[in-house]
Amino acid sequence: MVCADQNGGTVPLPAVVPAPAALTADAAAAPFALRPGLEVSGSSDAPRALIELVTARTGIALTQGDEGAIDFRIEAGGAPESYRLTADADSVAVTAPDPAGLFYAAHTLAQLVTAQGDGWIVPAVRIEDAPRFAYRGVMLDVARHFFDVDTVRAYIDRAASLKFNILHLHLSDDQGWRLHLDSRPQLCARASATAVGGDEGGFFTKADYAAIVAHAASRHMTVVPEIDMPGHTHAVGLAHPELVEQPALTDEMRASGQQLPANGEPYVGIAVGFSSLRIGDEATYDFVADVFGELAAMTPGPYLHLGGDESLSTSPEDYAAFIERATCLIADLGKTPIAWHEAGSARGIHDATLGQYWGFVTPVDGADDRARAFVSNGSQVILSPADAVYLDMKHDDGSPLGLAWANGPTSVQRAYAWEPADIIEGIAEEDILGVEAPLWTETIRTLDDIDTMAFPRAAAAAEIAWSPAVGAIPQRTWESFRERVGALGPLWSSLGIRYFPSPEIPWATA
Ligand code: TNX
Repeated sequence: MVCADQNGGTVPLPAVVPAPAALTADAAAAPFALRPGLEVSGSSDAPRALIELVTARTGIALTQGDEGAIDFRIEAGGAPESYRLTADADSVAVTAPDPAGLFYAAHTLAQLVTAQGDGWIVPAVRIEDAPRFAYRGVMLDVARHFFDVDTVRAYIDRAASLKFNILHLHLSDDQGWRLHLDSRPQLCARASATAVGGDEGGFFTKADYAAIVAHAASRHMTVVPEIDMPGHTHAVGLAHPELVEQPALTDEMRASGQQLPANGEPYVGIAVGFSSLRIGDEATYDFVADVFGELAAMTPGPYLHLGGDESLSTSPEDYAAFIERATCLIADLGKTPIAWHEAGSARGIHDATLGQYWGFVTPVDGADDRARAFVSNGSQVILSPADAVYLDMKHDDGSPLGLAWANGPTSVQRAYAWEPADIIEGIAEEDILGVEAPLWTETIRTLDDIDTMAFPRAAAAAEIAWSPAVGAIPQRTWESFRERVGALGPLWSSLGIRYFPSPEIPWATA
């Protein structure tokens, strides 16, 4: 994008995604030149993060020192995760109130690095940046297809580079249970071997999970584990047949040609809604207590997600009774429950429960009523409007990967063009904890698949979650966004990100 300079001409504005809260660039001022051996100082993880990014992008090896020309300093004051960055010919100075702010500044700086002549520079800029929303999430479904720890680590790195701070892991579904629990060892022993299409399954050991949590923390991300209940529980029945109902189809499911899955056999299809825990049986609540009790002990973050979506074969009364008990149990463990928006129909739901809205940008079928219930309880919502931020929707009609049920295909422009405070009447800025972009994996098998579906649309979700609202800063337009995202192509390529080369974006080549 271009902007008027002081002399009335136009100069390129540095391309940062998500757009910072305030950015001024003096195109006439000399930039900061990068050269091998230049020192980067500061005590947090930001110097190391910057050094690695600059090496990947330019091949220039910066070094860590005490009094660097590039300096990261903690300085009290300012919002959590915020930072200030000033670059001129002599130095790059970053201050932030916390290590997360310094880390985000390092990623902003890596995006600012530009080739100039034979060398590389950081343009003269002043940035004051802070997030709009506290919760900025990506979700990875490791149940429909399983992804190993290295793949999850890679996705964490990618998400953190866009200033996402939450990794929601969808750890169980009809097709498999993906986390070993000592209290219920049969779950992984009997229900993790396969995946959609009969593909190979897998599961995380407790050590694997700890490694994911630790890697996320090193990138300033919090893990939100989800165990989906009371539906999406066919796999539970492979290990504990006494806890689940017989698979059941609603009339609508039967009319759409859905087949009845066989109880006790692995499910490898992609239909939903046929499974349910036994709601009236106390053994079910012993199970829920074991699962969430162990999960709470393994999870340093404040949230446990209990699913609650698409429990189509559970009666509304049973569903409400289950949600009430499960959310209270999680709250008693000292954690904040999160549930998909359907759980808003349960009157007795624990008041602190956060609702995750996965309806459309224009709500249909009462999804907005369900979401409003969380706010009426005094809690908040997380917005994941499916026709905008579901990263598993096809990019276009020719996409070999992805689904299309949410008004898909979903273009990058559609992923960008929505405003959180305008989705649900009665849900305003302060009722919204944040934004999350889920990646369901019915059709996704590899890290390359993940990259192709997530990039560049995850960048649109990141900008909606982090940047000021449309109208508040000049960069918050689709025209500006597509230019800025296009400028990131070479950086993403240097980091091994196989983004979808959407024709909507003017991709830079060098
Ligand atoms: C709906 S959204 C689901 C998932 C599917 C996804 C596919 C939600 C809470 N449930 O079970 O994987 O659609 O796009």
